Amino acid sequence: MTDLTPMYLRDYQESVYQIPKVDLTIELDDERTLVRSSMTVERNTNRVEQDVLVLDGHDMELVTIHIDGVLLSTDQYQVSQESLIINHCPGNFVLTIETMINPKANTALEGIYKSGGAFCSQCEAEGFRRITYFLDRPDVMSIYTTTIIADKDKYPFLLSNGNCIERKDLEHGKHLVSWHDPFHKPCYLFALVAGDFDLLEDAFTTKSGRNVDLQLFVDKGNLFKAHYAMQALKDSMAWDEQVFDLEYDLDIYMIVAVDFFNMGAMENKGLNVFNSKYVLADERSATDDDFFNIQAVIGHEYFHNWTGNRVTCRDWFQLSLKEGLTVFRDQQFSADMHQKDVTRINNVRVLRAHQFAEDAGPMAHPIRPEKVVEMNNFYTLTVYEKGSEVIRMLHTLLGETGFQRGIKEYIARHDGQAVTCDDFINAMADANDRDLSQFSLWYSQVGTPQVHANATYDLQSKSLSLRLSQTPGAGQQHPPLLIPIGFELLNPKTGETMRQGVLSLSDAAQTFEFEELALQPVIALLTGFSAPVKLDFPQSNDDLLRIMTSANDGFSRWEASQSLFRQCIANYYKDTGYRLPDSLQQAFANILDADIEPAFKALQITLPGFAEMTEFLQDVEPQRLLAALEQFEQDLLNSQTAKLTSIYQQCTERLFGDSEQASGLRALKNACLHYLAGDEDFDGEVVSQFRQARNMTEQIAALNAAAQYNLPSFENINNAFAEQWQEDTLVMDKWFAIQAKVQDGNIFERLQSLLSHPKFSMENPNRVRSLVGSFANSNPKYFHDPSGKGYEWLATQIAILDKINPQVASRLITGLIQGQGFCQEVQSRLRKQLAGLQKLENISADIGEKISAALAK
Ligand code: B3K
Ligand code: ZN
Repeated sequence: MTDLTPMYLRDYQESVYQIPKVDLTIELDDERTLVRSSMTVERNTNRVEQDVLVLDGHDMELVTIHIDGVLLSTDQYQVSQESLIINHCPGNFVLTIETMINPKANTALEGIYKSGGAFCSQCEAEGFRRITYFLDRPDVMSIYTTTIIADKDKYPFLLSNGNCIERKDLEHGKHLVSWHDPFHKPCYLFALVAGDFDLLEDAFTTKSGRNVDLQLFVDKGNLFKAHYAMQALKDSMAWDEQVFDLEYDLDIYMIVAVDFFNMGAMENKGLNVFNSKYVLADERSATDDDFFNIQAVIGHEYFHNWTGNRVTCRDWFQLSLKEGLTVFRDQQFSADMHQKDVTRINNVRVLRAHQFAEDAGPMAHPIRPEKVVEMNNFYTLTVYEKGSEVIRMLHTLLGETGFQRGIKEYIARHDGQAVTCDDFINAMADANDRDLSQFSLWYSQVGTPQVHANATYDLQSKSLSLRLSQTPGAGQQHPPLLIPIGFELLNPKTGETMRQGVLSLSDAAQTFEFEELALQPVIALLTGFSAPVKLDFPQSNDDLLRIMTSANDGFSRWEASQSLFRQCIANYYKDTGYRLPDSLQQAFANILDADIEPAFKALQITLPGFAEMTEFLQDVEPQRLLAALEQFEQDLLNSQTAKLTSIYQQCTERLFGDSEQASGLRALKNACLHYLAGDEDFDGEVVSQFRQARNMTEQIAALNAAAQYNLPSFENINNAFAEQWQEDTLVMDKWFAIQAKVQDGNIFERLQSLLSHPKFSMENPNRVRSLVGSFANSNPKYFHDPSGKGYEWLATQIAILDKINPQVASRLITGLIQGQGFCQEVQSRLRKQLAGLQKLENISADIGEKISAALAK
């Protein structure tokens, strides 16, 4: 039976032992890598009674243990699956442990493993224990010196954290390189890379005038795709100096791109390891979204150097301390580098479509979880994205200056320490002389709160009274939260802004009065999406139209159009005979005609998707919702074919270069294409867009549209695409993702044959996410096939994958566990698959934890 015993935040205890210094010598070999770790161990002076040292360790062979140079005999320690227990330890000693590991057999991609020909490592959260026995917890911080030995021809580059202090050749064609990291760090930030790469070099001068060497390592032949990432790194460094007054601290910053990686990237001190997807890009092979994401992830990992590395987490329950804050920082960075409104709207779309569902599902947890079975299951949208929203609210409440004052205080107090979310809040509070105790409830509440609003205007007194109330989400109970509610009052006739600001809702219900308003204003509420809540504020179409055209706040303008669409889709859903009302046709036409930024217009005409609508409705019947979405889209197309076509053509004519402007035009063009391809007559245009495309944004959009509507040209251009890009790993990931989305009754045969495609491998997480993930997340029609075949197919793949890479398997299970928005039939079909998985032998704790949570509900 899988051990599903949880750890609780309330049980946290300081470590009895610390390891201030570690010297590692790692002799790399595919199957027999020898790791010698020599640690200075110190017992806490107030814990003299405690002479047993328990080290974490997983999946390795213990060779020898020495204490102060004396070999231990086997009766002096015990080794189990997960630990090494040494009895009768002295207070201070040098502990030397030799272990043997097998990187080649490591398909979980945690610890040291092989990606293609290179060795690389991933230690967060608990991967270091797969390298050597250690106190694998973030509040044990050490100074590392790392010596790597490997074959010189095969592995000319041997990298680790910090500065290089020695290099020399050894006999038998081997060489040795040593690194020393002068900063204390937890072992989760340790990294090692060995391989043969192409290297892009650059430099950055910090504001205090120090030179930092920048090195970007990529697979041979990919150097031409590394320039954008390098620029993004320099932009991140400059931005963090300008906005947060934070400067880089080592003399070298290295990034290595690898193809086998469980997530996006990892902020190891001085040596980031990246999924190649977030490094490599050139215009022909990468989309505008890829470029955006590369810059955001490069920024994110760089920003961790201060928020994560210099100040780190005391324990993993505090993960949002570094992740929520760093996501907020990367979102601000992206907003400054691109269009603010567009960036913000995209943040909100992710949150509402996916985090809200997580917060209502069986694995719902506060941004600071209180109970964890498998830590890797808690790198979630809640910890990251909702965590970032919590930081954003703080930013809203304190203002930019107050927020920066708080950050300065936080870093001054805690540099070099492993701390808690409370430490962060206290620093923010003290620096601003504010009581943030009510605010800090956001760290422990679960579920998406609802805010209800009700406004009455009194003509006599010319006053508006706005009543706001809050209710906890997901059937939870907690005292009222402090919720900042942005607002804008608009003149209904002229659209001018009469008032704007932020209200602090702190009671269960509160009334806010506005005096001296000559007219009854139109109210835009929750401007900028000022809090991660669901707003219940019914507004007339006229009000929404007013907001849509006149609000200062871009989020509100977009949200007004989304509200209109959501309402209309709900009507289609409830009544299959419902048809597009004239008012909506007109609203849609107005958006198309409006003189606004193309990127913004693209967002405004993009309809709420299946996931967003599932959040908005109850007991959803998937096929019925899909039919409603399809019919609505079709009716919009029929009503505005001419306008959509003409915008599509204008965009094409105005498109040139790779500027921000051009990317907006491409977004708009492809948003139009999405509608237009719904008419088979457009097939010819789709083919010409595909053939004439000079960049991936246009090419993939054409292929995607053809797959989406299964157009006559699909098979043809699909094959052409695969042929053109067969040698490009990242583009082939895109191709696999499209195969899983084809709207064709033969999808299951197609999926099955793709599993044995020569380029498919269950061991490569990007490939798996492209095929299996894309089917489960982006092909709702067949995933939710009434036969249950879609669920069964996913469950089958998860069972296979769980044996290879539990972390990736566990990410893919979301579609099976988050059924709460759907009708009973769907839920019981999902449960059937989960029950089947649960019965399998030796499932991982990763999927075990999620399955039992889902079945317990
Ligand atoms: N800190 C890493 C995530 C590690 C995930 C481990 N399962 C990347 C990031 O958030 O920057
Ligand atoms: Zn992060």
